[in-house]
Amino acid sequence: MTAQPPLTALPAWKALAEHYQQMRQRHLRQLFADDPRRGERLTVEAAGLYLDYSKHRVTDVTLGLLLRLAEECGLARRIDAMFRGEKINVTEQRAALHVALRAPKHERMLVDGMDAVAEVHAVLDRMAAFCDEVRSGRWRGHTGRPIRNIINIGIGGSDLGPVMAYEALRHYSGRDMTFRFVSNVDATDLVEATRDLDPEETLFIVCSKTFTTIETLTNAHSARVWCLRKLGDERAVRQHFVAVSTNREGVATFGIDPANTFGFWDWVGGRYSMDSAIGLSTMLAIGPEHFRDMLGGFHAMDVHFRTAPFERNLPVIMGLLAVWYGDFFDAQTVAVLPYDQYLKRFPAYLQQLTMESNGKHTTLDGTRIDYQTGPILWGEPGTNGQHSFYQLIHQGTKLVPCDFIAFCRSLNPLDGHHDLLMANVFAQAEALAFGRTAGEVEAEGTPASLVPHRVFEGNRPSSTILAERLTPAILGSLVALYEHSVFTQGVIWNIDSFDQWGVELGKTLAQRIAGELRGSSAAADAHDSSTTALIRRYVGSRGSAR
Ligand code: G6Q
Repeated sequence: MTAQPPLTALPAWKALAEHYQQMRQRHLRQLFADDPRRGERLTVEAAGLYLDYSKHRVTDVTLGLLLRLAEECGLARRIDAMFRGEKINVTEQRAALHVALRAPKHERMLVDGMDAVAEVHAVLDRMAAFCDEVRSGRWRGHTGRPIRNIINIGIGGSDLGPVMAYEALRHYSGRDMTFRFVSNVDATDLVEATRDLDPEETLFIVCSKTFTTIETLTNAHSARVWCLRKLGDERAVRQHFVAVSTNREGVATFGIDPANTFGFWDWVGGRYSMDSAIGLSTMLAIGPEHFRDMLGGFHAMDVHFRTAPFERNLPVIMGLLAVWYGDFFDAQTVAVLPYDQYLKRFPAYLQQLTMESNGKHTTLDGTRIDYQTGPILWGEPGTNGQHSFYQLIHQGTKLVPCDFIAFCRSLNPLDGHHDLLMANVFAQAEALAFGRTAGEVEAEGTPASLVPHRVFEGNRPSSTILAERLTPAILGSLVALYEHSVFTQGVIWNIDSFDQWGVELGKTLAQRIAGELRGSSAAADAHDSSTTALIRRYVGSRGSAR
């Protein structure tokens, strides 16, 4: 599977490099003028999402070459391998079978001879029963009070998905309950999340695949202290703590009832887990039915990704466009700009999904890479970004491809707001693509000295993703779209999109330094002179504050 010629030696890659020399000067104004139907032609629709990719710096030749590249990289074979549960996460020797998390009950997907789908549905049923208990008030705290507050404790993949989904689907959530998310080992996170809550009515979900993550365990222990300080009885842990983990022993050692532990599997990566039991807080917020609708949306996009021809395949097209800009135009970043306040945490969620998956410098067979891999992803909801960083996207010296995400119908229709919001999405994409020439600026009577400042070069590419309304199903489709686009990019770059070795060194050093800080003499001398001086300064300051 890994024996592939170097990417840059592939015929399609070479052809793209040559083709780029023609494309770098071509303007979107010309591409649109050449084909009056471009805006309808370069679109594709699936799983409730309409993608307009006409405002990209591509011609049919470009698209043809990108599709050839996908073929030469064996994308079809790799998609198949993922869906068949092969161990495509080669450095950890694991399958990456998150698609099984949303497969319908009747399907079968085997991992090491076990039917993953049957196991998924057994956990989903247990989650649903638990959520019904809590949501109905039948689940009682230690002193007999119903639960009104849910605090999810987790970090990385065990936090970003849950908090993003909660915010995104808030419209569908029970408003009589409070949801909070604690991730940072900075005590402020936990203290602020709990300060106005009553432990008698609070349930903690400790989300940790490994149940060894230092931030999560530190927060869970402090949460336990906070809870027991008022409830006074160790047995209260049973009613106030549940866990989501693959490490049942670790959970039991913490004192959480195994009956209140929801499992998942090593073939679910942290950043691909929001639709597993890691989504327990989501299900508590929106209820089991809406959660199943969300899974339905994920699945619809999975089916599309697996079966649609590549030239009509949303994740494939988006993935190939990312390669086109990153590797040929040398674009370093991509902006995701959701025009929906409920999606305010979506860019942060995608940041982990894309940057932890594809921020790699080694091919599957261990060769140092000599081309660009995953871009830096960033973004803020519109229209806020327009009054902040859009200046750079419009007139800066860097090329920043953008993804605009918008919905035809608002979930909170107030007179005039939604048309205004949508007018801004359309205007931004139009302005980026077509800009304003010096001639146009002059014709407006602009003083000559200001003309260069008021010119918009345009030719700045963007995708527009439109859906009818932000529903649980649409959120599922949207997340799956990005998951599979990230996978497509990883296949082209020949990297393992499912490991994350780059987070290890910092963890190891932090553990060592934490040990030194606990010791009386803070043995900092073993570090470089900068680290040593910083540690000394901290220890000195901490000492004088005591
Ligand atoms: C995600 C990563 C990482 C992980 C966290 C939390 O893909 O693996 O972000 O989710 O480090 O890990 P635990 O769930 O094991 O606490």
